[in-house]
Amino acid sequence: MALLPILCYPDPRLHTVAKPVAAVDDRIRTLVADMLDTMYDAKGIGLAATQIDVHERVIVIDVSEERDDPIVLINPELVWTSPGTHLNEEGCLSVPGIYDGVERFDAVHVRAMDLAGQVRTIEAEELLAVCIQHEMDHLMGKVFVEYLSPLKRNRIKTKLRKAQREDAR
Ligand code: K1U
Ligand code: ZN
Repeated sequence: MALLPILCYPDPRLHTVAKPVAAVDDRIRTLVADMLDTMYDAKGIGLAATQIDVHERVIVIDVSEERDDPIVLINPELVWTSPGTHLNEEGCLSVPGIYDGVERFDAVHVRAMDLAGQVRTIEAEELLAVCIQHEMDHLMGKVFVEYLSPLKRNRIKTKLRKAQREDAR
């Protein structure tokens, strides 16, 4: 088991655009296992490789109550989005203690490789659809607070920088 440090907003590395994975090999399988350990340990429902400073298109998700149904998305692509959207209250392991509303598609279809290198299409709604959109934003270098007003975002930056300075003491 390996727990990886999670980058904290406003770390500029969170704005890196991830590159496609070239091959699903042992390096990627180890990365996915470490990401799942890290996500479960942090009590998150998702984690993008960007958040652990690996800039490749890999996402892990588990929205199950029992925390026993991991989903691995390698090189994910949104292939369909619903006409309807809704405002969803979101958090982020890279923005600790901050929760706010983000407008998301009600449902999405995502095509991605699994750990066996098989391409699959997942039809997602509710929390899974929201989580997929949130994690795919991470791969594009976007953090959910960038949907908020500049005033709110600056307050969050100031608060988290202060907390990080105090943690470093
Ligand atoms: O990407 C991340 O930082 C993980 C993030 C995923 C996420 C949560 C909520 C909405 C969209 C995406 C988290 O897991 S935040 C912490 C959390 O466990 C949680 C927060 C709200 C609802 C359910 C879970
Ligand atoms: Zn996040």
